[in-house]
Amino acid sequence: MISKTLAGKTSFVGLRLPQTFLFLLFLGSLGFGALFFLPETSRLKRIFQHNSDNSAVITDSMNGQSAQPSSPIGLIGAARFDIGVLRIQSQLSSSNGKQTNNNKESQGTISMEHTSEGDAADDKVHTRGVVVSIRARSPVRVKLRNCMLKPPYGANYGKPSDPESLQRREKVKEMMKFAWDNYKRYAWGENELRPLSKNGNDGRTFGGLRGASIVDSLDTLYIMGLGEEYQEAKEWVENNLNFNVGGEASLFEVNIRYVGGLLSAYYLTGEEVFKRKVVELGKNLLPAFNTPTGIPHGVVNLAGDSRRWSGGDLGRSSVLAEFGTLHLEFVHLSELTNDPIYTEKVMNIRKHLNQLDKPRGLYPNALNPVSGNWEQHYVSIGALGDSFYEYLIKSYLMSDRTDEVAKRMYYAALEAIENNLVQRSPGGLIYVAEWRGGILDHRMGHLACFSGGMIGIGAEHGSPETRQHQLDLAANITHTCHESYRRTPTKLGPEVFRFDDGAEATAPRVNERHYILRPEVVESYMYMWRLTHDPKYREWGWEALEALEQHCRLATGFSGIIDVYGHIIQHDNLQQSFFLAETLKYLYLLFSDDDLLPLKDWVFNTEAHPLPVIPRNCSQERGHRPNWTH
Ligand code: DMJ
Repeated sequence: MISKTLAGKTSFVGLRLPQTFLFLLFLGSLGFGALFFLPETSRLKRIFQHNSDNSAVITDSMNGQSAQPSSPIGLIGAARFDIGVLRIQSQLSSSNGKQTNNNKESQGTISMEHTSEGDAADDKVHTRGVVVSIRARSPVRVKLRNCMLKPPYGANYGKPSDPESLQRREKVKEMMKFAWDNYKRYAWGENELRPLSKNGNDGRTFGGLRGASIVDSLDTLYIMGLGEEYQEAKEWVENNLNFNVGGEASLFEVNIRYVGGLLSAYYLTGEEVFKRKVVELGKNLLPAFNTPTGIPHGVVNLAGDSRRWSGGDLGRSSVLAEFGTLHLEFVHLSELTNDPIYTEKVMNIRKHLNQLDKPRGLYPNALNPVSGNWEQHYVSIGALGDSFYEYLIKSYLMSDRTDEVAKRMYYAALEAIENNLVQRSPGGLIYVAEWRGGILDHRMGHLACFSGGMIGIGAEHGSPETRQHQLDLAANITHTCHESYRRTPTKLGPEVFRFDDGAEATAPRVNERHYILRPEVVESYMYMWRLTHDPKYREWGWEALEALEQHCRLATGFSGIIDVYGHIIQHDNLQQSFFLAETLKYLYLLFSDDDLLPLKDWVFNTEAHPLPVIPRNCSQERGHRPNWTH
């Protein structure tokens, strides 16, 4: 049974910004299908045609052509999708094929199937697992030669070579299907599944938007090869996702889950419906920026109005982790629309923060969007601060390492964090404390555990002298977060763990002992695995998975639990959408080979939605690469 208190608490803490949002939670899932392709925009194509294996495509397409870009190709035929083998065939035709040399009216069939076998037929090209057969040449490929990314799947969908990892990965996939099936059965179209009451929640965070779990799950279903489920999800988006809702939504939550989820789905699949939807949604978010400083309000009315968030103890403030977690998605909105307005909005935030005085170099969590000044001096790398730091380093990486301002801000912020917040416990555990106007609070939230992965991915891009030190720091924080799990009887970690009054990575306070299916700890395991290949990270991930199965799996879906130290398990009745978007995706990637969504080509937004790195040549070619300096 879930108590009222618990239900209330769960809603309240379901996010990294607990005081700010009383809403939350959705869940979802979607089924998968396959893909692609040949969208009319160039963005997509570069994702599938990139690496050196692919050069045959480029050469082939160049032969006999004048390299004049043609008009966009439109998808006019049907896409066929076989689940299991992931096969797609799309009938394509040029909507306006210009003739150059021996170019014919561009028309033909492109078929792609996942395979690891070679085939040297003239009209086929193998791109590390994807066979592209081209019956008629498409001039678009020429246009895209400098705008290519590696395909997301690598050689074989990231299939691990060792049988144990493969088996574990299959288990994660089974969990995803189970979570999805139950969402579908009891809460279809709602934001999240409530597995005990067998219904859905309304997700007030989203201002009336529905289907949060569906949008959040699209890419997870897709990369796992759950084709039928992906198709269901896509159809729901196509027919039911409606932005004309008029309620008050969290700009942050809508951005990371809906904008991020739709962008990823588009970049992975090439389905135009996702682009259409995300562009429509992006426009609806712009009124939030109508403030004297351009620092957005936390809440936006999707029907066109915005106002300051007036609830909670932050009063009129805008929250660092909210307005600082827009950059990746908004830059991609500009990429997709060719409209610089989205990039301008987030660059303005960046500029404002860069020029503000910062206490000891730290970024406080709350800012007044009217005066543009800090409202208090609380600093946290967990709740209310977290993903701001994450988006600095990821902005740099997503810009193909050209966004030097983001890079400088990230490393300066990390230095301030190290100098002021990073601590060693009496028992030798490294943790990141919180800071309240100069006084340390020796606590670390589960949310802050993402920082192991973040510091890890940043390590190799800093100065060579700090590289090993930062990698060690990342490993130490990840170790501490693992300890917060290991020291509980359930082997799941609490919402907050402390290092005071004799506590060492434990949660003495009853109201801090819940676990709501959060991803941050397994997220850091995944990054640290990719960076070090130390097998302990896979073992730790497996421990977490077994604990999830044992304590959070019900007959009707997954649920968070109220007390990770309890011997009798009580459930919170919520399958959070981020469980499908993040927790299960990171576990799946942990047991996959590294070439499934390789980190040099893809950057995960804070809700684990992969966004492609924007190659520097690509944007220059299009003439509107953002100017990162200011
Ligand atoms: C997710 O929505 C995102 O990871 C966000 O950045 C923080 N909160 C949840 C997961 O805990």
